[in-house]
Amino acid sequence: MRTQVAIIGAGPSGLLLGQLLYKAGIDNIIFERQSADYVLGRIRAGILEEVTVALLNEAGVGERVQRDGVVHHSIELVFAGARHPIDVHGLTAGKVVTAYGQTELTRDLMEARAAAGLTTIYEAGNVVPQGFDGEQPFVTWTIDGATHRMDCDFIAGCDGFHGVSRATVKDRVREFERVYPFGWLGVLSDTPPVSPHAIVYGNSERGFSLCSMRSLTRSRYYVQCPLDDKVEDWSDARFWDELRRRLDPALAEAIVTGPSIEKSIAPLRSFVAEPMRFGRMFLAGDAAHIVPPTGAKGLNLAATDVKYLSTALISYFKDSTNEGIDSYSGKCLSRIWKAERFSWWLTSLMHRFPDTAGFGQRMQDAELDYLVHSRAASTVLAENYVGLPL
Ligand code: RFL
Ligand code: PHB
Repeated sequence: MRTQVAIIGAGPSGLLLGQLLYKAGIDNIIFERQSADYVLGRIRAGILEEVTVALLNEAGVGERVQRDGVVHHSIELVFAGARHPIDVHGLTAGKVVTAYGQTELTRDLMEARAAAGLTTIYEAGNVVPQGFDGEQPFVTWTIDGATHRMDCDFIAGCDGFHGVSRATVKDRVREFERVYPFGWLGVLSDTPPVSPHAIVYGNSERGFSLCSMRSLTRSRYYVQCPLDDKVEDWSDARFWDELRRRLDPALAEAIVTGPSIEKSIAPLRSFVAEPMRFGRMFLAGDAAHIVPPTGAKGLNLAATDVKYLSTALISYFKDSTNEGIDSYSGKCLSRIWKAERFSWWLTSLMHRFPDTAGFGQRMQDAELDYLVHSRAASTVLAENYVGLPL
């Protein structure tokens, strides 16, 4: 069996890459460890940059995000019990972000892939990328105890932070990492979002909070929590009470509560693996980097890696040039480190750290006050939030 590009992982990176390559007439097969339902059951990102929406359009899957996505012109910061809108649109000469869940985006891509008759091998066991240092890479996998082999021209490692692709080259990778001393407890609920047209980021004495949404009838909220907390410790009532206590009185009053339909705790991490190319294998998305979710960069970074990778592979196959694949890693990393810096900074600014007392807390207070009163400082936040240019 043979394909041009073997893609490992059917998350947003792998599915989007497959779709962009297909549009350009390049054959590809995706190997996914989990079932399609399992992939769709993971509740993750919710905010798309304009470059990500443009890429979905380019891939031919932009119809639903255009129709159902909710455009946001601003964000709000809440601290010291007061709300401070940041006019992201005005500060960036007209840029916006769109609220549209990763689950929906993944569903759109899966449906387009099925409609195009492209192959995705779900529940593929023991997927192993091989031979990529030479001219004839291949992937092996098992199904029902039998091992299979797919020959290819290139392998795309789109298999997330715990995937096999980066693990295969772990001796050749330089890793940079920061782990944060808290997690996010997230709740999804079928209630109207308290702030339908601006994501709210809160810093209070009790810790960070975030009011987000998936649609005008489905909200997504988070509170900072200790890493050793268990989801079972958090009844719905305790969650809503804690969220209210971290917001300003008007927002707290306006929150519509209801039963949670999903509740989970995620750790926060910054991570970058360098480089992102190993002969004929490339890493893309969470396989190569993780950002803490403050600032909503994870999914958007994955999309821009895929933009660079698809462009590089298309020019290799169509124009017989290596230039794109040779510059892939450097181009991605330059953008990734800027998003890493922004996510780390916003995380540091908006959370309560166990070891930050006295002086450190005054620094955070002063920076927040400066941020919302200085047009220059607000502009730095806004232009990073909407996403730096490609
Ligand atoms: P994904 O989505 O992790 O998909 C990788 C896919 O590869 C499969 N896989 C394998 N397949 C075959 N063989 C193997 N050995 C394999 N190992 C793994 C996996 O099953 C999976 O289907 O990576 P991708 O495509 O790069 O997409 C990246 C985004 O998912 C990610 O950046 C964001 O979701 C990050 N993220 C968030 N980003 C935001 O912008 N805002 C958020 O609110 C937000 N919340 C989150 C998040 C990531 C989380 N994770 C990873 C724990 C919340 C969580 C819980
Ligand atoms: C989300 O909607 O899940 C979300 C929004 C903004 C963030 C992180 C997560 O910064």
